[in-house]
Amino acid sequence: MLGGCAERADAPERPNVVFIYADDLGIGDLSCYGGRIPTPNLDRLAGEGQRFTNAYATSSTSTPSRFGLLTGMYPWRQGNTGIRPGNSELIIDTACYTLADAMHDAGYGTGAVGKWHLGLGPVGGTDFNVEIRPDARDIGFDYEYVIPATVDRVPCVFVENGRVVGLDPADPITVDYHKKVGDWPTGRENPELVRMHPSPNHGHDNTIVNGIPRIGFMTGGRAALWVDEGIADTIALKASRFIADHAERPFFLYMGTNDVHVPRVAHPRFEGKSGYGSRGDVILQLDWTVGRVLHTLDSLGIADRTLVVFTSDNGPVIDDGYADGAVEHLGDHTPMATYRGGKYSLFEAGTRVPLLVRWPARVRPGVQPALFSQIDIYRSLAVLAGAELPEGAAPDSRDRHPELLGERQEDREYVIQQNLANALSILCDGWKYLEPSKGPRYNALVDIELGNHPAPQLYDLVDDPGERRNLAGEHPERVAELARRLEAVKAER
Ligand code: NG6
Ligand code: CA
Repeated sequence: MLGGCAERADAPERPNVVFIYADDLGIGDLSCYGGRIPTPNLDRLAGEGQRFTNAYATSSTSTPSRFGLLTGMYPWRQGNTGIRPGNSELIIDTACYTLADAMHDAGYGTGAVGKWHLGLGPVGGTDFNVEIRPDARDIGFDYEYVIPATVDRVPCVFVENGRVVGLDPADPITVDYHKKVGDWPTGRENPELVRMHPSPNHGHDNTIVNGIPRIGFMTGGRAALWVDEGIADTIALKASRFIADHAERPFFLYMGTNDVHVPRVAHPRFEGKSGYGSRGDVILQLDWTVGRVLHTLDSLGIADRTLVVFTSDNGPVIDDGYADGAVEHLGDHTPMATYRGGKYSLFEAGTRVPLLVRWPARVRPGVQPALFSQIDIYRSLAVLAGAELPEGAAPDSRDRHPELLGERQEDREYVIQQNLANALSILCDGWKYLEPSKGPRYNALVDIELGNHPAPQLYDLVDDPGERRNLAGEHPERVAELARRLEAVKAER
């Protein structure tokens, strides 16, 4: 019989990798992080692996965090990496050697399933009626089944290997983000046709699809439109199929959930089940999705040799533009935990996210307190996959696989965060410096402090993790030193 050590010695050196990116999930949203809504599958993942308490997304919105993750380059080094519309061009240069390229060239089968939000097609606007190129397949993925942008943005269709799924060529899709196209009703003109209303003054009042007004205008593609209640099922199914199809060889699955982004429309199985309104219901749905993936790995007998990484693209927001009852039903649930800000913010709740890592053959269960940034996932996974990177690849990423696997607990030298206004902060030795920013201090629509301030800010995160006392005036030398370090990183390329 094999004992624990023998099992470890036999462990495959190169794991399969399932990377799961949740959307807008907060550090306080999972029950294993103190959340009130039960998340048994994610708690299982945490209990069988490493649960990080000081892990950061690069940015407090989706597109830049995803860009940083797949390129290993800070998104603020490139111009078009802010929140993208649904007809955006692919913003990752096909010449860039991405994480998917690295895994592919190391012999992994590579797939992207679910939320994409990095654009598809050429500059000038995606044509959804032809084979869309360049797409995920041009930056290292063998397979793609994606939501082009977000579920609150048109077009409301899935794209599989460059083709809109279920498109009837006789009913072509037109998309425009500036002016109305076709004659489909919009939230602005036909509010009586809407089943989920936008929050006052928020937008989300363009073309109505499935009773939900979206951002952007579309017409056509009726047969291809997704059903909002079924999106989580589709993502779980496509992810599981990809895993099953690749069970015999190493694979890398990059999986983006729509949950818990708006519009929060849970399948009837979850609707009303959390007791915390629509946002709570889609947390249940997210947990179920992860449960399906874990079940697939178990049933194929490959859980032991599969590294599962679960994290979020940015922090939480309660009212993100639909009157969906999330604020009213929040109750005692605290998505931001004790941290200041939220999605869009330079304060901690904007980028400090849950991170869970499980690999039964190698990772021992535990809590990982090391300071960790998602920018390092690229090189850490590349090392574990035995990938050799060309000169210039992943310029900002560092190999931190010992931290990722919980084998070492060293802090990263520094972590840089970015907010919606492209202001940056640097966190180092427990001190956090926020560079001056002319952006708005507060977004009343989403009720979040954005961290922008015309003067420098300095917080002692050890004593004051809630960033309440700006100590910049008391420690000018520390402000100068951190500002200098931040400028040095900016100047690196
Ligand atoms: C904002 C949207 C918000 C969400 C966000 C992107 C409005 C008023 N707000 O502009 O609802 O879609 O963009 O979120 O339209 S992210 O997580 O994909 O970055
Ligand atoms: Ca997001």
